[in-house]
Amino acid sequence: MPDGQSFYITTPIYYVNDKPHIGHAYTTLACDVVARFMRLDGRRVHFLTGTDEHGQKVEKSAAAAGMDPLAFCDQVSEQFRVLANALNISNDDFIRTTEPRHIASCQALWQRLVERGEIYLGSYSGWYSVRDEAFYTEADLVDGKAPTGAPVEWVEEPSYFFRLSAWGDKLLKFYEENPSFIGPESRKNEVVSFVKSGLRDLSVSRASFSWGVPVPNDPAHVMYVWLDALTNYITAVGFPDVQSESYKAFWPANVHVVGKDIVRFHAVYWPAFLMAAELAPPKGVFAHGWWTNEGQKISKSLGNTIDPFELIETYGLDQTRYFLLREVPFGQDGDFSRQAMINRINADLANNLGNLTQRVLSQVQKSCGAAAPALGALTAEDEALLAQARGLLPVLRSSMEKYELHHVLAQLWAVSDAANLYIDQQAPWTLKKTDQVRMATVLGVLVETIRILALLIQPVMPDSAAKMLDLLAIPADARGFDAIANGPIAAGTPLPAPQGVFPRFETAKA
Ligand code: ME8
Repeated sequence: MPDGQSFYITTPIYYVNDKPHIGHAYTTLACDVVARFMRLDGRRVHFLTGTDEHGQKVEKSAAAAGMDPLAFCDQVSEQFRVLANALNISNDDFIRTTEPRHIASCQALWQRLVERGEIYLGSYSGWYSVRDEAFYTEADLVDGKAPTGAPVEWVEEPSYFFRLSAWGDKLLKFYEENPSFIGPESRKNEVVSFVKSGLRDLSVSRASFSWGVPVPNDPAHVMYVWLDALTNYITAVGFPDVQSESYKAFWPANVHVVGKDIVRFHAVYWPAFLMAAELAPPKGVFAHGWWTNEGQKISKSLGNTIDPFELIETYGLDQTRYFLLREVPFGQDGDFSRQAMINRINADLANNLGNLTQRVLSQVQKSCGAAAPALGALTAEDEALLAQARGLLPVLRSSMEKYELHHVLAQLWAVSDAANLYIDQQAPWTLKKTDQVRMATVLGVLVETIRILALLIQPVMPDSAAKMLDLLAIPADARGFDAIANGPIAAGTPLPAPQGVFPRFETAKA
C-alpha cells in the first residue's frame, strides 16, 4: 500500500438522548479495527467519532430530565467518550455538534447552498417522527406510524427546502460511476430504487423549536438536525476552510460506516447536499446490520439493551472486540448470545490461538534456552506454513477494502488452525529426544507464524497482540505491517517466560 496515503473513516455521530449501548459500541469498534489496520499498513489515518446533540429528540430528552439542553448534552456526550476509552478506540477526534467550529461549518454550508439557489423558503405540512428525526408522507405511513414503527406527529410550519428533486438523475449517475460507493451490494439496490422512485424537495429547517443551529439571516429557523449532523464529517477536517491542509488531505472521506437504519441519509441526502454545494461527495458509505439480543429486537421498552461496559467487565475487552466482529459477517444482521460469546472465547481464543502460543513458547523456554530458535533446512511442510502466514497481508488487505471484517478474522484463524495441525504433525516434543536441530526448526517456523499472526491481530485485539509481541521480544518500532517481511526473529534473541494471553472463560463466572 502506498506509504502515507491518507484514509478518513467516520462513525455516525450518536444522539445524546440516551446512554450508549452495544449497537453504538459495534459501529465504533468496527471503524477502530479498520483505522488501526490502515495505520499499521502505513496509511495516514483520520478517524472520527462524536455526538449528535441538536434537534427535537434531544431537546425533549433534556426537558424530561429537567435539564438545560447543553448541560444534558455535556453529560451524555461524556458517556460516549468514556465508552470509546473503555473500548480502546483509537479515534483522532471526537466531535460534538454543539461546538462553535461545527456551528460555523453548518452555516457556511448553508450559505453555499443559498448562493447556488439550492434552498428556498416555503412551508411544510406533513408527518414528522421525532424518534427518527425524519419527515414522512401519508403514503409512507404503516398503520398510522412511520415505516420504522416510530410514532409520527402532524407538522405545519414555515420551512426552508433543499431542491432534492433536482438531484435524482445526478445521484443515479454518481452511483453508476462509483460502483463501490454503497456497500454492501444489497443496500445499494435499496438506495437506487428509492432514488428511482422520485425524490421530493426536502425540508431543511424547523421553526417550532429552537434547539439547533440558527439559519443564517433568519433566526426564527434552526437547521434540520440531519443537515446539521451530516455536516460534522466536513467540519472535523477543517470546513469551511477548504484550503486547509486537513481538508485537502482527508476530504472526501474514504468511508462513512453506518448502521442500515441511516443509509438513506448518508447515501442520498448527504451526497446531494455536497454536490449542490460544489463539494466532493464521500468515496463510500458502508452499512452494517442490526444486532438482536438472544433473538429479540433490542429496545429500551423491552428492557433488553446490552450494556457494553458490562460485556467488557464480564468477558474482557479484547474478547468482546473479537466476538462482536467475528460472530456476524459485517453487513449482515446478527444475534447476540452469551453462550455464543463464551464458545468463541474458549474455542477460538483460549483453545486455538492461545494454546498454540502457550505450547510453542513454553517449549522454546524449556528446550531452546529461552531464546528464539535457529531455523535449519526447511521441509515442504515448513515452507507451506510460512508461505501461508507470509501471504496473509495481501489477502487481508483485499478483505479490508470490502470491509469484510469477519473474513479478515477467518483468514487469520485459518493460519492458526494450520499451525495447530502442523505442531501436532511435527511433534516437536518428540523431536526433542530424537533430533534437536529439527526441533528448533519446527519451533522456529511456529514462532515466526505466531509473530505474523500477532502483528496482524493488532487491529482487532490491540492489548492481547501487544502481550504476544512482548513475549516474542519484538521492539515497539517493529510492530507495523512492514515488519512482516523482516522475520524471522534473530536466533538467540532472549525471550521472556511465557504467560497465558487468552484465558478460558469458566462458565461459573457467567
Ligand atoms: O442515527 N445494531 O444516531 P443514533 C447495530 N445521530 N447497530 C446499532 C444498533 C443495533 N441494534 N442500534 C444502534 C443517529 N446502532 C444519528 C446519526 S450521523 C451524521 C447521525 C448504531 O444514536 C448504528 O450505527 O440513533 C446506527 O446507525 C447508529 O447506532 C444510530 O445511532
